[in-house]
Amino acid sequence: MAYYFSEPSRTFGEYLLVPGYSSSECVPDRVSLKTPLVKYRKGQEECPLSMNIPMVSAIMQSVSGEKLAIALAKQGGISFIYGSQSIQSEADMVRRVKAYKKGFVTSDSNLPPEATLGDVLDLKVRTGHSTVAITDDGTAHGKLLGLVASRDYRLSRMSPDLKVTEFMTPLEKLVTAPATTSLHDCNDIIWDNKINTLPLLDEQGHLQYMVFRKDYDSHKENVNELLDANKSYVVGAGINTRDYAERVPALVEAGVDVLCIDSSEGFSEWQSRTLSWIREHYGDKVKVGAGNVVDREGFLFLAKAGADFVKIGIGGGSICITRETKGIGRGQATAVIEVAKARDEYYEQTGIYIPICSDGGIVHDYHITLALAMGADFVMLGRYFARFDESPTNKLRVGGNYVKEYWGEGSNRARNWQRYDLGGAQKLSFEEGVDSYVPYAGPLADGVQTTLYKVRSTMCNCGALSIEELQQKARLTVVSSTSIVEGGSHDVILKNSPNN
Ligand code: RVP
Repeated sequence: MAYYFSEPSRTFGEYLLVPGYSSSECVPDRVSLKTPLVKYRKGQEECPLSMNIPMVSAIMQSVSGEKLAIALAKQGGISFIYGSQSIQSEADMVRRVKAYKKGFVTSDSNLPPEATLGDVLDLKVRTGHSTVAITDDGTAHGKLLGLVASRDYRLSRMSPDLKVTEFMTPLEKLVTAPATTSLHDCNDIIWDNKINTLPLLDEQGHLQYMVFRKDYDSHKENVNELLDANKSYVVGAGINTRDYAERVPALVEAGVDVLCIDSSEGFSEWQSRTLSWIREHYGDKVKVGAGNVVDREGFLFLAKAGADFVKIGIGGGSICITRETKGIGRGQATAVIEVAKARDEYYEQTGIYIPICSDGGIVHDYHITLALAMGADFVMLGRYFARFDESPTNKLRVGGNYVKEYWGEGSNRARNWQRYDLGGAQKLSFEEGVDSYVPYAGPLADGVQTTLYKVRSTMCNCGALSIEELQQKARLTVVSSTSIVEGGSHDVILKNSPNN
């Protein structure tokens, strides 16, 4: 006879935290969000890889490219570069994150000399940047011919068909510097010449980087940034259970800090084979997470198979229709609670603490705090990060609002069949994800800082100055559907409602 779980499985929206005593010492600025990423002997050794904030970005084409990886590492978290691309291009992305030099920006707004003012305006909407490099081939590393900034054109007087060469500031009038110039010297040149942008060129005149005046202060602001021993940003990457024998060496060679097997359902022999292969070839040197699972058995299986962290969640992602198409999954809160219990028991028995990650289904910022309180060490987010400037997708105007594109790995657009692979045909036989828009939300740094301020505030309401303390002190209650209604604004006429 089939097994029936005695309790319904629940989502984050069905829980609230009941505040505890908070002393005057417990203020948001004193809260530490440092959290372990990979397994370690807790109490006996330092975790070999931890994060300064409990957030990682989803292993998705529409989320985790190199720009987002750099922006998130600056805030103290980690991106997992998507694996649904060729081994070469994934390794190149990792390599570029590792090679990224603070303050040195690879230009993302570039046009060839044949481009027009109309192209400049289109590009400005797409990238959000007003300085455009004009290079001979229109790429970020072509020969620099000039720069276009907002002050170079007047929309009221100039035709959109005007060629950029007619109004750009040409190379001979620009201040530039050799690519080898230090950031300190670049900033001096910017100040001495009263310019906003300094292009750095190699000996042949190819554009290498831009240094911007506006970034000058931000270098000092990133107090939480996550750096490796060589002062490069920490970055992760997704792998699959098919081509790991080629993909893992390429990513390791590119300098990746941590890997994660990307699968919609991780309680499988395919995952243990992948983990065994990595252990056989790299011992414990290569760190790798596995998942996704939603119960105790799934966790214990991956723990014993050698996972460095375990990811939880099936069917809760905002773009995910796995529950509708296949009828598998579990409410995210219940899954986290059960796996956290299994993790703690495993630690009691073995002395090894395996961090767990709640993946998908974070709708409100407070859901992050709930996931942490329930025992997660960190959360993985897709929709949340897709909204920011730094995600790799297009920013569009739809119905008068700015949006960004966001699509699931199981959608026809991504065709990440390896994520849903159960052996057999090498194709996506049916869709498990949708293609969508999410409201545009500006720069990642602003969004993450606001979110985490809320998390820290809630932790103070629970009297906790660290994630571990939150997990010990948190008191959670299931809420009725009517109290959920009571939690929003109700019985008032909202002033900014479109109906008024
Ligand atoms: P969310 O943050 O709610 O957007 O969820 C992101 C998560 O959804 C990913 O980390 C992944 O586990 C899952 N996902 C990604 N693609 C799909 C799909 O197409 N079904 N699901």
